[in-house]
Amino acid sequence: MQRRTFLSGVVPAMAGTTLFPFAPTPLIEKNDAFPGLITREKEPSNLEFPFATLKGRITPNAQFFVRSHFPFPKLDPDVWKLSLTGDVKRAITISYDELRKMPSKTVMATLECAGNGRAKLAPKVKGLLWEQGAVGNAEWTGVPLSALLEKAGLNADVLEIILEGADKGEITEEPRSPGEIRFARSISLKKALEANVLIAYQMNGKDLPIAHGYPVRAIIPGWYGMASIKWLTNIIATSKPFEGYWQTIEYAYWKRQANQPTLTAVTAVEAKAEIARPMLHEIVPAGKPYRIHGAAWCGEKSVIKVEISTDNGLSWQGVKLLDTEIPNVWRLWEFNWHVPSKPSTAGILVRATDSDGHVQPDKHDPDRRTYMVNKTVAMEVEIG
Ligand SMILES: Nc1nc2c(c(=O)[nH]1)N[C@H]1C(S)=C(S)[C@@H](COP(=O)(O)O)O[C@H]1N2
Ligand SMILES: [Mo]
Repeated sequence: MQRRTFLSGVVPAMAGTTLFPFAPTPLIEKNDAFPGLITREKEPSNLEFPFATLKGRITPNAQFFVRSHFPFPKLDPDVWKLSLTGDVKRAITISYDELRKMPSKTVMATLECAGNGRAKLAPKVKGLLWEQGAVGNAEWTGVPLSALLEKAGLNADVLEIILEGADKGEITEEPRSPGEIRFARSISLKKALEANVLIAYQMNGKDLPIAHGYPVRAIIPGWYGMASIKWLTNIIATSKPFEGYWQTIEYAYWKRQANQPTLTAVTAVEAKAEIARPMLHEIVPAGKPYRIHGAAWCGEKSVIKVEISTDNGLSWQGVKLLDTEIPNVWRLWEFNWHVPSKPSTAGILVRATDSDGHVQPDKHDPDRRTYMVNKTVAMEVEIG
């Protein structure tokens, strides 16, 4: 009993002495605490960022979502080599040390998996059911791909650059792979020559974590994540369109040309705004102000505006875009909601508009299959 009284606050104060010899640990606000990544698949490792915990513009490395199709390859930077071959004047090989000695650049870029939001499709579809957190934003440091292409010298007929990772395996479920394959994608030559396309070795100022491609990965800002090849080992210049597994069977959609649906590789990110808080069925206090916040991104385009509806899509108004504009980077946004005083439920929606005037749709286009999911989704909350 004696002890309990002491702990509940009766601390003997002594004149002239400091009560605590060390600084008390700052309290972590419960709402801002990061509870860890969400497992979408154990092996290969697929982990989602709990989007409700979105705090700053930069996603810390340990909180960044992980998307992998095969087990992580363990690569030793002393042995690792990057080869650049194909339709080039001189094939080259670069060691990790050589790459790190080349002039480098740091680029901020938002990465979103093309399957982000898939859990919100009904009826339920195949594939990993990502909710809102297969997206993150980081600063990447590395060598512009264009500098390496210049070293090798491209032939005049080069159309695409294939990027290949060291991870490999066999897809044994339909649609099966032709035996063991690597993870590889191509980017157009035009994209490859963009100044911000990097062969990166650092993420937020630290060497890449294994999960994010150690020792070296590609960063293709403005395109869905599948193009940013991790554990990169081969760069191949080609004069023909690449039609590998990961851009025909997977990560491809039906694009209509002259009314003919043509299977086309997924590339640039579509406009999207997401709500971090409130969460689904969160209880928001009636009659009080509530700060609704989240992030918005539009791939290669700028975020022109983000609108919000707190009445299930009946009326819309603009939110406040925070931060400055950086190409291919999300912007955080906020909206001070005057919560109605009557207890009820509310459906909150947000929609982004890009600099080409594209607004997020309210339905998912089936031609997109299970990729590029950017339809608006109501976040239902309880006013209580
Ligand atoms: N080698 C390799 N690169 C890869 C993948 C992969 O499985 N293997 N997954 C891609 C996909 S689909 C996405 S969304 C991003 C995810 O990057 P992150 O795991 O660093 O978030 O990596 C891409 N690069
Ligand atoms: Mo992805």
